[in-house]
Amino acid sequence: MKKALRILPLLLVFILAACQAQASTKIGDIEIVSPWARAATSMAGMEGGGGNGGAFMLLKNSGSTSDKLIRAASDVAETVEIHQTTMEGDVMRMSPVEFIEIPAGGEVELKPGSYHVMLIGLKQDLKAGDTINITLTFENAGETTVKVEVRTP
Ligand SMILES: [Cu+2]
Repeated sequence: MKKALRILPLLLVFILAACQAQASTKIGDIEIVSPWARAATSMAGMEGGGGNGGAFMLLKNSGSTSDKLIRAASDVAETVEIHQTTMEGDVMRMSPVEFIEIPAGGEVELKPGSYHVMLIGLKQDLKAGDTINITLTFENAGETTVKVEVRTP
């Protein structure tokens, strides 16, 4: 029991350090927190062309006006779109959206099963541990390129 108590503060230090290591990029009032992409294969050489990938992140808006993510771009894919996943009965569908609105003082999470950045026609494999660049354009805050870590969820 005593031993466990001695380990506890150490554990807390590790947990705090891990939290601080989360990648975060700020542009204007918008903060892009912990962007990541799902590991995926490009399926290069296969009929029908490249595979697809998805990227996810938390978008926070500290401003007093809402902003919109209006464009995403990356060198790793032929086409990059902003998508939303919806359920139609038991069927999961995803469709492109014009923008994702980030409310004033609020946040939106891009996550599996919800909003995501869709990487269509991958030009390279996305391997866990890799880092890719994705350029995000916000209506008010402008454009920034973030480093996105590839992970196996
Ligand atoms: Cu999609």
